[in-house]
Amino acid sequence: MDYKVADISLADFGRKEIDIAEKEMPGLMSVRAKYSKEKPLKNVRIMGSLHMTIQTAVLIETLVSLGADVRWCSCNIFSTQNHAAAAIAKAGIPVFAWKGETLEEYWWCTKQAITFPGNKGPELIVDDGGDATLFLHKGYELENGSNWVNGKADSVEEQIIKNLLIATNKEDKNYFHNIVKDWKGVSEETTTGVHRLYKMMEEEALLIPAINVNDSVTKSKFDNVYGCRHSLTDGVKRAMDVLLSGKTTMVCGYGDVGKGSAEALRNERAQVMVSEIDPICALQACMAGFKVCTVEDALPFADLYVTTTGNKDIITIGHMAKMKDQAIVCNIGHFDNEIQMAELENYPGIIKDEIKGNECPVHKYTFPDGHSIFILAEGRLVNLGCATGHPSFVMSNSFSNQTLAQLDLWKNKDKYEKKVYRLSKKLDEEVAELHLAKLGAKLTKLRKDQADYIGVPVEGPYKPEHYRY
Ligand code: NAD
Ligand code: ARJ
Repeated sequence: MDYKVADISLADFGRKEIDIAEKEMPGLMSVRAKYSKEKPLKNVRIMGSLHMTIQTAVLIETLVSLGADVRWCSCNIFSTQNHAAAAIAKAGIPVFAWKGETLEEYWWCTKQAITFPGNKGPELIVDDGGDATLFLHKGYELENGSNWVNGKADSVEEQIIKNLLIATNKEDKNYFHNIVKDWKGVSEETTTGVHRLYKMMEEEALLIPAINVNDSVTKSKFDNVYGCRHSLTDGVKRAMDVLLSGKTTMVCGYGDVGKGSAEALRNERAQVMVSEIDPICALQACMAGFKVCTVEDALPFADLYVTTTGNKDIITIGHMAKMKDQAIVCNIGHFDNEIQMAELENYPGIIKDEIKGNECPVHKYTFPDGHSIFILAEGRLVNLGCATGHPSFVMSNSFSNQTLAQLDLWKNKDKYEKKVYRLSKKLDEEVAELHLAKLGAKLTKLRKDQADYIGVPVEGPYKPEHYRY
């Protein structure tokens, strides 16, 4: 029994939803069809740390049908759909994930997914947010004499990682060197994970080549925008069942996720305010008709706050102490540190009340002055903690890119340096094309004289100065 899931009897339900999802994921299924005869990933050990949802199940089975030997865990304690995990386990694919893991369980699951039979490590990793990549690097550095594990942890979670590294090192001084021996690359799903990778590259700390999947246009300009436009309000409604129409809302950050989130709220006929640090994004928000102001400005008015920055300490304890009674606070960025959750938990005299548990976490915090606020998904990404994340069609774009990135890493394993790469513009266009037919769209063919007139090649790929996204 090489798996751990909440309830294996949910497998049939999971399979039914996987079957539906496959029809909504034309790009991913055609990548599957294209390569499944040839099996270019035959026997390649792939570990994934990415939300264990129905859409991810279709990605996992695509990698398996390309020949890979896959192990999986989620990249968030609340994002697993138990029926999806059960279906994957029942299909004989080792998976370690359930909805509502403790942080200790989460890191245990990560270690189980990393460790292949015979104490072998992965040859490729699909990462989302960079936790698997971080774990392997920190473990490797520890065995090389790094003292990081003994330093003061910045958070409860960091201490849990440190404890697991120390315990692993006690058991086996060579565990991580052994595990990374055959590691050839990682493809990273999200903005926050990509930031971590570039930082490691600059510090010359990367052990392997990496592909930045997020910045394929068919990922960040679709998943991050249109995915959140669907799943943000899905999460808020499942959590609070509140009418958004007419409410005053604040979206912190107007990047890709912020743009989708602000539009989702506007589509509900809410009033939307936006906070930004970047003058161009701020001006974009103004032109889209949103009021740009600071969180402080919004405090007397806002009924709902959504953080989308990938940055830390966006909603501070000082803000929460001054919010309106019954204000709702949530985050759709990758990590929970956008909201000062630890400071909220430890606020003198605060009373915490659980409204709904792990299935759709909602907590009410009452301050000593009598006003209460609601926190959704304990400050973790609300669309996956309180709903089911983005729908299949948009994830088909992201996961087509993921699969192409895995193929590219494997093909170039002897060529790539320890750097962060991106997939080609041509592959990006191919991913888009794979999704057009399903929507009944028909492309206009560029004529040679027209191409000459605007100075681009007929067949592309265009040069970066001709990109228009
Ligand atoms: P992005 O870089 O496009 O946007 C972030 C924006 O936040 C930028 O415009 C930046 O200027 C702004 N910002 C930074 N600090 C700020 C501050 N202190 N106050 C106000 N604004 C600030 O990134 P993105 O692609 O939109 O991703 C944002 C986060 O969402 C990341 O953590 C990413 O990993 C995550 N993400 C989540 C999902 C999901 O399904 N929940 C999907 C995609 C991405
Ligand atoms: C799996 C999902 C889903 C979903 O691609 C999105 C992103 O960048 C991640 C940030 O952690 C979340 C991821 N995402 C959104 N919806 N992954 N299944 N249904």
